[in-house]
Amino acid sequence: MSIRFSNEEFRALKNLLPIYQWGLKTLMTKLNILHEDLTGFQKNNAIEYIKSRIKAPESIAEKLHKLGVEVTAENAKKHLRDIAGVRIIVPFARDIYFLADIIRSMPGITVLVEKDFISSPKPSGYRSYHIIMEVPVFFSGKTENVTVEIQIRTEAMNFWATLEHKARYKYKERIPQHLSDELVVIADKISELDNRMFLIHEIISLINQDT
Ligand code: 0O2
Repeated sequence: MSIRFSNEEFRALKNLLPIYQWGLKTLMTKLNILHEDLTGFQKNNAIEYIKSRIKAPESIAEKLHKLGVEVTAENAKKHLRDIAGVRIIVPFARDIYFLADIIRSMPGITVLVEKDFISSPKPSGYRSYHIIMEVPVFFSGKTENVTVEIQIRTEAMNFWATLEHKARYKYKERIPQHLSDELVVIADKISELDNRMFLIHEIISLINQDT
């Protein structure tokens, strides 16, 4: 059974979502400038690419239902911190912490919470670094703080998370034990692979310094 907003609440949500879009646009401007500076001037390829999305009303409704609260626009604003989301994909795990340091120091944003699922992966095997922040949006003579979640992860972590997300969706959150066990094993292997690739990268960098 899919959970939906009532017509009235859907209209209220439609009025709420543009503010999240504007928050996302404001933050994306800062992040795109950072990306261009890093790749163009600093010769530091710490960002592969950046994606952003607004959570679909259906997903908002399902998450509120899962949280056990009424499916209303007001509750979406109150309980969900990832209606506006940004995903930054980086080459190596080390770049995640490098970027988190830069993002934390960006003027005009307020970091609410940071979750390090790399040093402490979730029981599912999920690895990523989350920063939940408030971004001020100026419109019609007033300012509203918009909550945005940034997820920073490597390409390999993203590959894993995308597949696991599909499995969750397919099995309606009840992934069979043998599959979830396998996903945990693969997540560990992916982490090892990330580390080994980073070592090779470091060796190549050292050779380049000598030549
Ligand atoms: P979707 O469809 O990707 O948006 P919080 O409100 O932050 O305290 P929440 O929302 O459970 O509580 O936060 P958490 O655990 O930090 O997860 C937020 C998002 O991280 C999820 O949003 C996923 O995108 C991702 N995530 C967290 N755990 C997992 C996991 O085990 N597997 C995968 N594939 N992704 C995960 P949504 O709304 O669940 O999903």
